[in-house]
Amino acid sequence: MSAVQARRETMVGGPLHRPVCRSLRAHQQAMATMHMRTLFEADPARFERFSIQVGDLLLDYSKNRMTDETMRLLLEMAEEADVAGWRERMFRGDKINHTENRAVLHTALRNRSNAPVWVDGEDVMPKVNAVIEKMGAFAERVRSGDWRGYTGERITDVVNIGIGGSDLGPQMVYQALKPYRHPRLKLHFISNVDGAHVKETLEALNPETTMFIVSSKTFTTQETMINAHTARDWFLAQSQAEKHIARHFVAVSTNRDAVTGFGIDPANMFEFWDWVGGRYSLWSAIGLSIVLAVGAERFVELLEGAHEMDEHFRHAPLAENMPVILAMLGIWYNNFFGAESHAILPYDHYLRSLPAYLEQADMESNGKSVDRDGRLVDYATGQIIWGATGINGQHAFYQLLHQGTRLIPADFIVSLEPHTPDMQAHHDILIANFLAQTEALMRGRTLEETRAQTGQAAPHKVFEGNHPSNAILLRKLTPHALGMLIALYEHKIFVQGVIWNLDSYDQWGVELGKQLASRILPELHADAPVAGHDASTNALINVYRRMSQPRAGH
Ligand code: G6Q
Repeated sequence: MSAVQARRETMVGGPLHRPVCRSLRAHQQAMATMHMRTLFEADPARFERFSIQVGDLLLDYSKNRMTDETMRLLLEMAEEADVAGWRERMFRGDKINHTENRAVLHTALRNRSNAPVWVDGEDVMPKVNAVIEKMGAFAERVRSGDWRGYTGERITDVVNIGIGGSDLGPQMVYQALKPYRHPRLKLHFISNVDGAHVKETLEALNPETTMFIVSSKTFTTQETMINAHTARDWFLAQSQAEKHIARHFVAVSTNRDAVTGFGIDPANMFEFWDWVGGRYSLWSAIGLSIVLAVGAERFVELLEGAHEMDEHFRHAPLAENMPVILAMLGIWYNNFFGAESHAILPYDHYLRSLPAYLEQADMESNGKSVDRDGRLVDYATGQIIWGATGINGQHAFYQLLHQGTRLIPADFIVSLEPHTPDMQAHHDILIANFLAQTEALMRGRTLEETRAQTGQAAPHKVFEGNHPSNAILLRKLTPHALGMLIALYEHKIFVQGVIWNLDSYDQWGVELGKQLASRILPELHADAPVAGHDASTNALINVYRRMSQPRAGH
């Protein structure tokens, strides 16, 4: 039996082999030739039927290649995959991250109802609330100027040292909530192990007025630890006494011993727990930099927004459930139309880091080829998530969205009320372009229309149209709305993971590279010739040894 056959055999009865999927495949054949123009012409109430509002978030999903029948089948698929059962298991603290034997409870971090959430017989809410309190009290001291540096100066700069989940979330939120920032405190984020990152950041700072947050769940991550030690050396070079570290270094971690070993006062450690996944951790103490920047009250508003989306996701019927709808439309294109990627296009300058954030959230969660039962899957899983701010993208890669050969569904994310009321003319242009793009993607322009509009029947001026998009409208980019938006995507990712029968909360795919790097590191400067790898890797190590030495006169 070939490997491919063996792989197929194992999947009989798997998620993409259920009877509903046969119906979906047959339905897709019919939909493949159906143009959305026709669907809109046939149904003037299409927007009313295919849009949904939750609080200050509106999702218009009417510009998708689907009908009532499509949604009916997709929802049946969600039901058969037991999305509702898995959802409940997640919220109530079951260990659904089974390869790491952990609960998945980022929802408890923003559980503003305070209803108990049990993990191993313990209600986690008291300790969740205690950390939120502690972060707020600490942030208030720094923000008010009560907390002073070792020479008595106020803190003006806060540097978050962390990577991956301990960096991307706080960084994205800090950027998104710029209008709410404290006027004195400036935040910086050091993540890359490339010495240029830490060097450039520190060059512009004064040790007397700088505070470092070493953010690392494990406190063993190589990149974060070397950056933290470099920052510590830089600080000690000027302050000259280890006793001053306590006023300038705090830690966010689950690893108390390692934090103490680094020289950080355990009183200045902000705790979180193994049931918070790195890429889902901005709601935990990993959000300390956010609290410093925007204050405890705004941070709580962020949590409240996420909680509102959690409540909606947990209780709304699947057919009226925003994350479920988004997720199932993604499944429709990924598994039935063969779409490979999904674009995130924020029409809001403050959301410009959202695509990078969602790349991690989605691709690290669902970029997997082995299912929960250890079987190799025979269907496409995690989409390639990518994107950039809308208007800039229009002048760059939208050509391919409009006239390329691939099907790329896109989410357009728009804030209706800007934070810059004095720039209304700018905002109107932004909004007009968002509307025009989604209309153009949907309608396209036929040869006849091209002739009528341009006087030429030029094929290169024709737009096929029929490109799907979702529009997600925020009344305004407030902390609350941002919380809702992020939670919306978290739950979309969860639902897709359930459909694909994946453990969305582990990330074993990052391990191998780490292991090989630790083997290669000492080889870079060893004397013996390197021969233990493949020919390419051996040769590249030797080239590095030869060519990384500065040449005389350069
Ligand atoms: C996220 C991943 C990963 C992680 C970083 C940093 O889900 O696990 O991005 O956040 O590797 O890990 P530490 O916080 O342990 O330093």
